[in-house]
Parts: sequence; C-alpha cells; structure tokens
Amino acid sequence: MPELIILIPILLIIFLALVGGAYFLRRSGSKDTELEPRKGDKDVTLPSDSEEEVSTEQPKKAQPEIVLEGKPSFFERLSKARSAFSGYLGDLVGVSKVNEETWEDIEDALIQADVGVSTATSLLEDVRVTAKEREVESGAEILELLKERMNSELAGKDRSLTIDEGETNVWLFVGVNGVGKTTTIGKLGRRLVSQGNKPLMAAGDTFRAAAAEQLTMWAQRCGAEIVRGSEGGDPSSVVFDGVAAAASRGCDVVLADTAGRLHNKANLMEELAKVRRVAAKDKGHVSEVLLVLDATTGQNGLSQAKIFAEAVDVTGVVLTKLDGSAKGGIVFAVESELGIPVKLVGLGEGAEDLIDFDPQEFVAALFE
Ligand SMILES: Nc1nc2c(ncn2[C@@H]2O[C@H](COP(=O)(O)OP(=O)(O)O)[C@@H](O)[C@H]2O)c(=O)[nH]1
Ligand SMILES: [Mg+2]
Repeated sequence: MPELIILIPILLIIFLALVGGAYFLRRSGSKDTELEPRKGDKDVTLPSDSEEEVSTEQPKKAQPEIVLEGKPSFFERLSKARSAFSGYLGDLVGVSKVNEETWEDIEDALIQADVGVSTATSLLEDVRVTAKEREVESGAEILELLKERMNSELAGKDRSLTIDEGETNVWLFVGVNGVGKTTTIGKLGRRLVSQGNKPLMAAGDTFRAAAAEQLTMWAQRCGAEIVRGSEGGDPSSVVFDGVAAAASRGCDVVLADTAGRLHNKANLMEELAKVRRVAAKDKGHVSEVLLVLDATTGQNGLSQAKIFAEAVDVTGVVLTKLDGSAKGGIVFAVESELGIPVKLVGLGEGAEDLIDFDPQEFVAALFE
C-alpha cells in the first residue's frame, strides 16, 4: 500500500507532464502555423521589394527620357508633318502595281505636304527614272525610292554655324514679324553659353520696345551680354554698338536681332542691307546671316524667303514651329528652290527646343 501511495503521485506527475507536453506541442505547432503567414508576408514583401527595385529602375530609365525632353527629337515633335507624309503616302504600301493615277496621287500628296509643285515634280521625275531602271513597280518599293531621293536631296550640305576664332563674329537674324527671330536668338544664346562661348545680344529690332524687353529677358536667363538702343532708333547703330561692346568685353559672337516690319517692305530690305554692311565694319565679322522662317506658313514663307535672300546674303535658314501645324515639306522647297541649307529647326517655345537640322533623322521621322 505504501508503494501505491508513492506510485499515484508519480503517475499523476507523468500524466500532468504528458498533458502539459501535448499542450506545449500544440502551442508551438500553432506558432508554426502563425509563422507561415509571416513567411507568406515575407514572400509578399519580397516581390514588393523587388517591385521597389523595378520602380527605382524606372526613374533611371526615365532619366534619358528627361534628357530627350530637354533636347527634343523630330520623332517626338513632328506630329502634323508626320501625319501629312505617312498619312498621304502610307496607303502606297498596299498598292501592288503603281499606275499613272498613283503617280499623280503621290505628287498631290507631296504638294499638300508643302513640298511645292516644282520640287515635287522634279523629285518624282527622278524616282520614276530609278523605278524603271530597277524594274520596281510596287507601292512599297516606290515609297522606299522616294525616301531615298528625299534623303539625297538634303544630303551633303554644310549645315554648321561658323564661329571664326579670334574674330568678333556677327550672326544676323532676319525674317518677317512673328517667325521666331528673338526666340531663336534666346535659345542660341543659351546653347552658346553652355558651349563656353561668350555671346552678346544686340537688340536691333527697334521697331517695338517690347522686342528689346523680350531679348533682355532671354539674355538675363542665359547669362549673355546685351546691348539695346532706344525705341524707333537706328537698328544699324545698335548692331554697330553691339559689335564694339562685344570686342571690348571679349565676346566672340554677336547675336543681332532685327525688325521684321518697317513702314514698307522696300524700306525693310534696304535697312537690312545697311545693317549687314554696318555689322561688318571695324571689328565686326559677319559669319552667318540666318533667315528665320515659320514652317507653318508653307509656300508663303518661301516667297518671303526669296525677297530676304535677294537683299542680304543668307547663309542658312532657321525653320521654326515645325512642332506646330507645319507639314514639313517646306524643308525641301527651301533647300531646292532657294539653295539655302536649313541649319537649325525650332521644335517648341522652350529654351531647349532648338536643334541642329539632321536631314536623315528628319526624313525617317516623316515616315515613322
Ligand atoms: N511652337 C513654337 N513656337 C515658336 C517657335 N519659335 C518661336 N515661337 C513662338 O513664336 C512667337 C513669335 O516669336 P518671336 O521670337 O517673338 O518672333 P520674332 O517677331 O521673329 O522675333 C512667340 O510666341 C514664340 O514663343 C517654335 O519653334 N515652335
Ligand atoms: Mg522679335
């Protein structure tokens, strides 16, 4: 009996130990199941970590896009011009055999896109000869020949802007009112400063006080020097003073603005010819005369251009507002009818929205 008295508490302890153990095991078991969702949580957080990695990559990817936004490309900005070309001519791809009617449609499309009648005719004459030589007749092939011919039309021209070393270079900007002369000078001033040049802006548009104000703002924005005269003053003397100031301040490029409007056209052309002569006096060295043309004015712009080209020896064209409703064909008309290279293109109103004209990129973008 005393053995039983000892055995009962021992059995009780064993029983309690078993129950306690089972309870403990359950708890730790439930801990495991609690952990699982945590693991699951971790699994969820892991991909979200990697999502974060992706999202940190996205800004990295976006960075070059920001740079692109800074320097616009034809691909981004030529909306209307692109629809003019790829819209009118895109259907050509589906044509299996180009006939006389199709050739006329192509010509119409080019004229509608502002290429101009004589340029469109001469381009297509060449394309027809090549098509015959190469025994090509499908629309897709003809379109390729046309692009090839458009490229060759624009190829091989010197589109650089001259800065002669050791000289007080003068770049004269001419063109009718509102085409973008002052804006182009502002954009170029910024570019020149960032290249390490020292530009001076001369507010030669004395016709309106606002023009000098506008130029002064650009000069302040980009850190260029500025010389301005009084409203209604003599534009030639403003440019002359600009050259003298540039020479004494060690500026290498004078960006000379001019008026786009005087009392009548004959006076304006005389005035511009005089500005050009005066700009070349003393230290002045006229290395560019840039005709600024608004691309949205199409063929009207071309007739303006002819008048300016007769009055002052234009060395290059700045084609502005190609981002707007311009159809783009004006580039071919300017180059083939005037023989003046398009050197710069305006693709917007911002300070960065001026690019060097790259003909191959332009043609590619038109048909993209
Ligand atoms: N969209 C667009 N607008 C432009 C461009 N260049 C100039 N402009 C705008 O055209 C207007 C006239 O420009 P302005 O420089 O004053 O012409 P100016 O009279 O020849 O000096 C302004 O509102 C400019 O912001 C361009 O490339 N694209
Ligand atoms: Mg102006």
